[in-house]
Formats: sequence, C-alpha cells, structure tokens
Amino acid sequence: TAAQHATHAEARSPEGRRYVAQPLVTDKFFADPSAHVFNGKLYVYPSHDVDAGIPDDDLGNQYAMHDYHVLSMDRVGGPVTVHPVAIDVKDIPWASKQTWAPDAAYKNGTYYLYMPARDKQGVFRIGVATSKSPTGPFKAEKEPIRGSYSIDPAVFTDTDGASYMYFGGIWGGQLQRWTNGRYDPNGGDTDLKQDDKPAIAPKIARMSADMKQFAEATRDVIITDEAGKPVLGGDHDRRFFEAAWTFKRGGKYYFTYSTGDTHFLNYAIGDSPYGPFRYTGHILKPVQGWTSHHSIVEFQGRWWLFYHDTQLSDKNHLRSAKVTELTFNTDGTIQLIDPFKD
Ligand code: FUB
Repeated sequence: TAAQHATHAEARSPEGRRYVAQPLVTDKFFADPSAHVFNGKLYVYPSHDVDAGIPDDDLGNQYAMHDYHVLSMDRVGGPVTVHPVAIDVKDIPWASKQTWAPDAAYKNGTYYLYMPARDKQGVFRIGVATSKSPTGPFKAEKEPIRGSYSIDPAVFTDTDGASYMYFGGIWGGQLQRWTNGRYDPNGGDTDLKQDDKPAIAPKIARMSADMKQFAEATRDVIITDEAGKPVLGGDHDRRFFEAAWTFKRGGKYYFTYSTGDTHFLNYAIGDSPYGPFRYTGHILKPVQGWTSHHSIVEFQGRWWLFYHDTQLSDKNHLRSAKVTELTFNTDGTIQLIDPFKD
C-alpha cells in the first residue's frame, strides 16, 4: 500500500541513515542474489536465509540455510514473485547442510542451478541441479562437480557460448584449506596469514558441454594492482574474499567480488575471462550487516546491481535482497554506490 511504501522510504538504519533501495521481498529473507535474464524476464537465484538460532562466528555457522526459492519480475521496481521451493538440501544426495550462495545458467532448453553446500564430511563442494523451468523444481546430480570445492559459484557465459564457473571464498568458505590442491583440515580458519604474499586467488574452470562438470583443471584468477602485481593477502580493502561475479561489457571482462571483512564490493577489469584482472575500484560501500554479495545484470537497456543487507532484521544471517541502478562512466569505470542516502 502507499502507506507501507512511505514507511519503507523513511526507514532508517540503526545509525539513522536512509536506504537507497528497499527489500525486494519482506516476508522471507533472501541473500546473495544472482540475477539473470531468461526469455526477457528477470530471475533472481538467492540464498534463502533462516534463523537456526546459531550464534555468529567467523566460519559462518549462523548461515544455516537449507533450501532455495527463485524470484522473478517483469521489470525492476515491479511486483516480485517468490516461487515455491526449487530444491531442498534433503534432495541433494551429496550435501549435508548450509546451502549457500547459488547461481544459475541456461543452455539448450535446460536451466542449471549451481549450489554450494557442505558434503557429509563437512567440506564445502559445489553441485548442480537441472530443470526445464527457470523456477524449478530442480533435480540434483548425485555427486558434486568433480574437482569442485569451496563456495559461491558464479557461471558466466561468454559471447562465443563458452561458460565458465568462478568460485571460492576464504574463512568459512574454506578456500585457504585448498592451497595444495587437496583439502587440509588444518589449513586454517581465515587466510594464509602471509600478508606480504599474493592473496589467495579465486578459481575458474570452463564448463563441459553438458554444463555439469569442469572441462579443464581449475586455474587461479589473478587480481593485480596498478603495477600489474598480484594484490597482497594483507590488502584487505582490495583482496578477494568471496562472492565472485563476472560480466562482459564493451569487450572487457569485469570480475567483481566481495572483500569480506572490509565489506566492500570491488571490480577488476581484464581482456579474457581467465584474467588477469586489474583492480579498478569499489562498486558498493559497506551495507548494513557483515556480508556483501551481489550480481550485476543488463536488463531492459539499463544495468542493475542486485545486493543484500540486513535492513529488516539487523542480524547478519537474515538478509534482504535489493536492487539499485549501476552507472558506467564513458571510460568503462563504475560509479561508486552508497547503500545509504544520507
Ligand atoms: O550466504 C552465505 C554466505 O555468506 C555466502 O556464500 C557468502 O558469499 C556470504 O554472503
């Protein structure tokens, strides 16, 4: 109603600041929104946040999600449809818990949902499920993607039709435990604690023709500084933490990500889907809540940043997806967004 709308527009953060955007959905919590345009309609594949009563810790145990819903809309700012459960962790044979940030892709009449979760041993893996509908229900493969690990899959399809998965996340996402190519349970809870060495790199692998496996060994995605040197582990304002998302514009590849403990969304630009990507700037200043996780999509001639915050709960693990317009400068750089108006 108009009255509710006015209330939202005037809503203020605990610090008394007003928000640039309002939650897309108010009766459920959705985070990590991965937006895609399929058949002229906008679909969002988010995490479905729930309160499991688990206190906050650095490993993210409070993010105890167990199913996914798809959101859809005909235009940004129009009504948002929340579709029924698309898949539940009990229907993912290899997974045990924590269905974290997903992504989706389409190829040859099939929709693919990519889902990170802990396997029965507690190790994060990435699996895929398929459907003939963009909103599911999705049917999971029996095993996770061979060679997959860690969290936050983001599948980018290039203009030549090749698809690539970017993935990884440090701290609770366990990427720091994979530095030798296999899982080291003693590999630490945060990062490598080598602040003067190159930061832990996110990963990329080209997808197989059936979109269900990696077609090659995973490679590091290198983010460089202005001198072309890898960003260092101690550079927490610029180094990769989680939430990879890649898009292409003007012939350039934009690798975007969250810096985690410094709460920025950043972008880095490259000439190939594999990188290297040169750090270029922040996209979004810190939102309310610890995590920041997003997607960027062109829809109906404009560019949109889907992101989340904790406006409705003020709890780190109960987040609301939002959308705001993203503006490019003529040189291809992105105008920094403040999630607050004042
Ligand atoms: O939603 C759970 C985790 O929190 C995601 O996988 C991370 O990117 C962070 O948003």
